[in-house]
Amino acid sequence: MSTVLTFGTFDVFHVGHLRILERAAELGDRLVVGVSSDALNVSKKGRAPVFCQDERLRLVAALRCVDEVFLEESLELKRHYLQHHGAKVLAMGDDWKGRFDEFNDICRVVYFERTPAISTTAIIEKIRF
Ligand code: C2G
Repeated sequence: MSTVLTFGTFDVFHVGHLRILERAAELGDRLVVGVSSDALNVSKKGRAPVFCQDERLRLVAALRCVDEVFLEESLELKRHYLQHHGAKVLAMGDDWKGRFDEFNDICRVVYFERTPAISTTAIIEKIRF
């Protein structure tokens, strides 16, 4: 059983989120997703997410391509999360390209191209105006 791990906030879930999860799942037998906590999101992006962490965890967990979810509480705990889940692969969008190469010693690190022209921020702007 090879486990793939990915991380993200997945706020205002959209097709760009779905596509990266589907592509990540294809790299192994099992996909585990670390969903950023509300507090981590505030520290990363300077604002609270639209949907709270319990709702985002439930939405991601309900997807067919996702086997397990957990709360990502700190960016500094990546190595611990990878080891704890026995991940063979870490998959991330290429907005994080190069940022996680240090984990190549314990797993394969893969960066996928982001889906163009869609983002949580753009959706919020579109609804607001
Ligand atoms: N994504 C994508 N295409 C988009 C938007 C997002 O492929 N149009 C990908 C991102 O590259 C990321 C994942 O979807 O891999 C989740 O995106 P976010 O929710 O924005 O995640 P982020 O807040 O960047 O959290 O520890 C790492 C972080 O927790 C990642």
